[in-house]
This record gives sequence, structure tokens and C-alpha cells, in this order.
Amino acid sequence: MALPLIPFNIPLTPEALNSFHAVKASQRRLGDLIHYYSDSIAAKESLKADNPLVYEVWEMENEAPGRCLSFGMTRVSPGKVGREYFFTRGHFHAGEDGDELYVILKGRGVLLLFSKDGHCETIDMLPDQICYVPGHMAHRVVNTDSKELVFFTVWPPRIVHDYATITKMGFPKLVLAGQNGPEAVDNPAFSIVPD
Ligand code: PAN
Ligand code: ZN
Repeated sequence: MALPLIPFNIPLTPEALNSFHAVKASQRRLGDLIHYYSDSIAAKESLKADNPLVYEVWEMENEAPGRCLSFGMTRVSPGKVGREYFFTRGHFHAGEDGDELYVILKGRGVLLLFSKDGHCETIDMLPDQICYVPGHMAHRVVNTDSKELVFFTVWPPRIVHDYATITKMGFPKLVLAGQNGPEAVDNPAFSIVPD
């Protein structure tokens, strides 16, 4: 898709983006994400009861030649599978040179990042903050709140989103509900897989 080269303004809401031309919307339900959760028994049990919406994404992928900004929004529902909070699948940007900016609009969460050598970082996501995602780090958003988490995203167009590496490696940390709130713990299933 391409944005016409005209100025515009729209409200910073999912609804406004949803009605904006050239924006692609997609939804991920628990059934689409079942293999991503660490507690597969809890995941299958939850799915028997319901197939909730885990997150929605609106993307304006600006592929016109010479253009250098794409943007979108993500809304992550509150919820857990076992003790693990709902999250986005997470991905690398292939090529590792496409940085990204997240602007947190609503809710609270944790941004998990890691590079292919296994270095991992955990960053809080709070309303009115921005989070910077370096292009070489995989990123996943975890909603640790009891309300939805909404963030606006800006990235360079024509990035290839690499989900396959995450499917092979997992993330080094899991974010679980603990006795004193959310806690990031080592993921026993994480392994570094060479390219
Ligand atoms: C975001 C993500 C969005 C959904 O726009 O694509 O939050 O997460 P997954 O793509 O991991 O399912 C982004 O990081 N774009 O590059
Ligand atoms: Zn990204």
C-alpha cells in the first residue's frame, strides 16, 4: 500500500486507524497462539472454554518507493494462560537494521527484547512513554495489567518480519503473575539456534 503525499491528521485511536484507508487490520486469538505459551496444558484447557481475542493490529505499511515511514497500532487484551500473561507473538526484523518506536497510549506492560546472541532486556511499558526497539533485537509485548494495552508503532517500510526464528528459539524470559505482581523468569525452553 502507499500513502498519498498529502498532509492529514487523525485521532490516535484504534477506531480512527481502522477507518483510515490503506490500513490492514488483523486479529490473533488464543487458538492461533496456542504453541507460544509455556504451559501447554493450561493453554488447551483455556481453549476448551473459549477462544478469546489476544491482540489486534492495524498496520499502514507504506511501500511506495522512496517513502520511509510505516505506522500502526496494537491493542493487547488483558488475560493469562496459566500464570503467563497475554502477549504478542514477537519477531525479529530480518536484516536487523530497521529500528522501531512504540508510543504507549493506554495500559501497562512489559517489552521483552533479545538479540541472537541471547542478550535479553526487559523494559516497562507505561502510558505516555515511548520505547525504542533497536533493529537487531526481537521484541514481544506482554500485557501485565487488568485492562487493555494500546500502543502506536512507527517503523521503516519494507521490513521483513521474521517469526520463524522465534518459533524455533522462544524468548529467553517468560512474564508470569507472581505473588507480588508480574515477574520475568528464565524460560527453560529457550535455546539459541544458529542461522
Ligand atoms: C508491531 C507488531 C505488533 C504485533 O507492529 O507487529 O505489535 O506483534 P507481532 O507482529 O509480533 O505479532 C511491530 O513490532 N512491528 O514491527
Ligand atoms: Zn517489529
